[in-house]
Amino acid sequence: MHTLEGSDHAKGFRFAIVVARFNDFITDRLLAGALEALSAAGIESDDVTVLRVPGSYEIPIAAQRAAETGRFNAVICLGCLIRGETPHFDYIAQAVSHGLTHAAAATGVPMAFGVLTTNSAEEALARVPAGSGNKGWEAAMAGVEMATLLARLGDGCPGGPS
Ligand code: DLZ
Repeated sequence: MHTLEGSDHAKGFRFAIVVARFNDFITDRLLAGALEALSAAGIESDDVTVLRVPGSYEIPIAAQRAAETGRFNAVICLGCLIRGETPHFDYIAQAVSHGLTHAAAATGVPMAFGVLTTNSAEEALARVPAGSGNKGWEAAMAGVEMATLLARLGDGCPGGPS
């Protein structure tokens, strides 16, 4: 039996981060967490490109276009949807999750899902502490793990295609 796993170290890999400006009091903290995680994983700042979009609804198209350039090993997607008085929340949440699933399948580039869906600003704030527990940090590390796992699959290492 062969088991393949990703790594928490990805020096030399390139990442795009797509971050929504809507609710930037949260998404700025998600971005800070993601950048901290990538740095901890050995990734140079020159190997990180940040794409800013207006709101979470716009994340999938920017993420897919970034992936299609072939320049990135993974795309880390950051946004914050806070349930409001209108049905917007459900429409946007579904559109983003389906859009990112489609983008990953269409491009073969992993999309890390760091889009918060919360009932209140307080719930969102609880998910973006400095340090561990920050959901941007967690999304970035999922991107690192997937990027390195897929690279190993392509390397003909034990367990990968020969
Ligand atoms: C319109 C809207 C609403 C009501 N709420 C959010 C939200 O909680 N989080 C978010 O990221 N974006 C929100 N937006 C903006 C949409 O994502 C999108 O940017 C606009 O509808 C323009 O296409």
